[in-house]
Amino acid sequence: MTQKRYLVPDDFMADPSVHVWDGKLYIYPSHDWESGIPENDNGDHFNMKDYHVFSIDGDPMSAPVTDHGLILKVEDIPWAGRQLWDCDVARKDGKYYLYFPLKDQNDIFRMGVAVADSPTGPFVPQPDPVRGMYSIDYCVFEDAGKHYVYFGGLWGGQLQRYRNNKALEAAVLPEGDQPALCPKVTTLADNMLQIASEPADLLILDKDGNPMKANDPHRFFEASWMHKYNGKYYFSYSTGDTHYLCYAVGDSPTGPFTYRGVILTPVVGWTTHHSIVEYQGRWWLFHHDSVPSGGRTWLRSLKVCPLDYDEDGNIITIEGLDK
Ligand code: FUB
Repeated sequence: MTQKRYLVPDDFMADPSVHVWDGKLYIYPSHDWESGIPENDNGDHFNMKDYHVFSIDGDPMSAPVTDHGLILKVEDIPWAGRQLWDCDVARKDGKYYLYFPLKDQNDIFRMGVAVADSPTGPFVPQPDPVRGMYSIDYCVFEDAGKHYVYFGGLWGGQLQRYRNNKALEAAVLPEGDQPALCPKVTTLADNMLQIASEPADLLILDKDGNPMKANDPHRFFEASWMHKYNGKYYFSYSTGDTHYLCYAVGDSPTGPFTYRGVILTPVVGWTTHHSIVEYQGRWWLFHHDSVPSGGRTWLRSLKVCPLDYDEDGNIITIEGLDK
């Protein structure tokens, strides 16, 4: 059984993006709250309006968690409509760049960027969304001096409304044994404020070497994360309506990736979302569940637990229902 710890017991936080900077862990979560919007498949009940940042200096299972307060809110973003979903932060040349999905005034998810001089903000949003970006759950990963952005989410995340980076007249979600929709990958420009390349499909192959099918319970849904372990690239993600956190392994940050297994079995709640980081000589899984809110899917709580690999580099599956 894997021991876990709730990190912010007096508030609802989800979708943790975690980075180690200058010897500390920085956690950038979504900030859930009770807005009274009924639950639906479009995710309207995830009606978040701001972000906080937290840090931990020491053992993630026991060290104090510092809340550095509000770092960005919807009212400060000139093009805002609604719903600040899962964000991520990157550092370059002493500046910090927060990438966030937010619906514009036409209810279309766009990627915004806000910039700060410190990992704890305050973050100042750019006046316009990033050109050529869409959908949700941006994960920024630095490798050999390049910053890659992984993204995409089905259903309320709107990925099914696009093909080849163009908006469709009507959404099309593959079904049955058609190939599943792929997550997308692109790179950031030197100034970190625009993308440098057209988003491309991040191919995930099943164990037989075929592109994952839409009816595979382990197909990509949302919540991209990337980490590197023993020279290999580990792309991890949520399977959404089948409620797993899964991973696929590749030899390059742009793939192709081959499906390897389940990281976390379903938790209490509908969504599952995470990040994986190495800190103080151990690997850690940060994620969320809805146990403290009594299963209310839109009120989620942050958790951490150790993550282990076997001698072949496979991640040892963690039970989502373990306390
Ligand atoms: O928190 C809102 C959305 O729920 C996230 O963007 C998804 O990954 C899911 O966790």
